[in-house]
Amino acid sequence: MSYLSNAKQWLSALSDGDVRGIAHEINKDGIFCAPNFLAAEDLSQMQNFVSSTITREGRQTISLKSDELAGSGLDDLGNSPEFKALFSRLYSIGLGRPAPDVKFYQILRCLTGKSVTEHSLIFHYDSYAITALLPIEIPKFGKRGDFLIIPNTRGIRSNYLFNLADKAILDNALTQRILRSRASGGKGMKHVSLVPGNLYLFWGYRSIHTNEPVDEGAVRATALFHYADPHADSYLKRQLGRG
Ligand SMILES: O=C(O)CCC(=O)C(=O)O
Ligand SMILES: [Fe+2]
Repeated sequence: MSYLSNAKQWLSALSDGDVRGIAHEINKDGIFCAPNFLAAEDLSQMQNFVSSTITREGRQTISLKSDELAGSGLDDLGNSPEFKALFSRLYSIGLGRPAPDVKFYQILRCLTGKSVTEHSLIFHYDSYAITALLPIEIPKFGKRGDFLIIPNTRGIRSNYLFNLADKAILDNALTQRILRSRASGGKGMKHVSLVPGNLYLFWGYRSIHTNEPVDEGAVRATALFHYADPHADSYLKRQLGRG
């Protein structure tokens, strides 16, 4: 089977009705999952890339950006027209507005070692409307690093200033403490036990989310594709040097 063919086949077969169904499920449940999105051989190429990255970096937490992903297979996925089309269709069908060009803010997050705690349980909103999460490596034993989400707690803000206010309230020691206490079974918070090779989609801008920690000796690697900054044209954002 050729490279990424499993994923491309599924993507190419999606009708507008299917995409509407995905948007509906994200609205209703907070997250959509496409099981076995990656074929085993594609997933193992990405897993090999993760393990050599971690060996090279001395078993500590590291985030790689798109220009550091050559040879991982994740660069090919991020550049694939079939994959990009899913995001523009989901945006226009799901959010009812014209979709901007698909340029991803793409990250590969590898959590391991002593620094796991400081990179876990940090509840946040993403700056981008749609987030795709592709788990590459999830520990099979001990703490699995579940994904936590309180779905769709806000709309797309019309003004960048309101967005900053939401983020400031969330990025506060007291709020984080309250959310962490809810992580162990609070209402409205969903626990997702991630499965490598599945593709998960959610409204990252609209949903409070984070990951649980894993054990120091374990590895949790997730690829993230962030798409469409609702405040890309904001004057204030540019003035603040964040544009
Ligand atoms: O790794 C994860 O499960 C989530 C990461 C995340 O939310 C982010 O990088 O924005
Ligand atoms: Fe996020």
